[in-house]
Amino acid sequence: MKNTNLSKSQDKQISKYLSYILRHQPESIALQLDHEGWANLQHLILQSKNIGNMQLDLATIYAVVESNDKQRFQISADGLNIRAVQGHSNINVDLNFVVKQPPDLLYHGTATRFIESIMAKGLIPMQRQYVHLSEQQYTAVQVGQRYGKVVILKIDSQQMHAQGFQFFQAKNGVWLTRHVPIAFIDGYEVD
Ligand code: HQG
Repeated sequence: MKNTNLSKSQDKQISKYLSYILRHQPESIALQLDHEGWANLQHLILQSKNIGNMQLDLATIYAVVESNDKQRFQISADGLNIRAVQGHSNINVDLNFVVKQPPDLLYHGTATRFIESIMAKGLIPMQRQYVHLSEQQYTAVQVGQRYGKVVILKIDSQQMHAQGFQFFQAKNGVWLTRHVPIAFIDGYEVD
């Protein structure tokens, strides 16, 4: 085994690269994803260019998949393929999530500058396939921080579910739904 002694920043750099390829732009390295988002690991390795000064190999990929803070990736049972477990923008990918009853309350972290638009249109997936929601408020804070001053939206997922809105849960625990109308945004607070 080589290349498994990754620094935190190298680990993050590879995680970001894999997210980009497996969620958004596989075509940028001419990589084929199947309809459930799986990419062949050998093709991924062969077709990837250097990431910083690192060259992707199997041991590196396994190390990043295992250590990943949000468990963003999944290796197939036969060990041949890899996919991202959520976050896709790629419309050709359908992870076939099973509908699941959500907890009564979910959180969405966003930034103050989006609030006016959110309060007009509700939460929409923007570039991704789904709106992403979390069970823990602190996770929502981390998500919102990526975009600026954080606002935490409380989502009345119990009412949404009662009214027939579908929820899904990715393998890493992230909750997904297609749209949150403003009626179910149950208040917000600036962190
Ligand atoms: C906002 C990361 C204006 C929405 C995170 C968000 C998450 C609106 C942004 C995952 C809007 C979209 C997803 C509306 C929604 N008007 N803005 N009507 N509706 N927005 O990145 O939820 O680290 O696509 O509030 O941790 O921020 O990459 O979604 O601010 O789990 O694994 O539009 O991505 O995970 O941004 O993040 P994103 P998100 P990873």
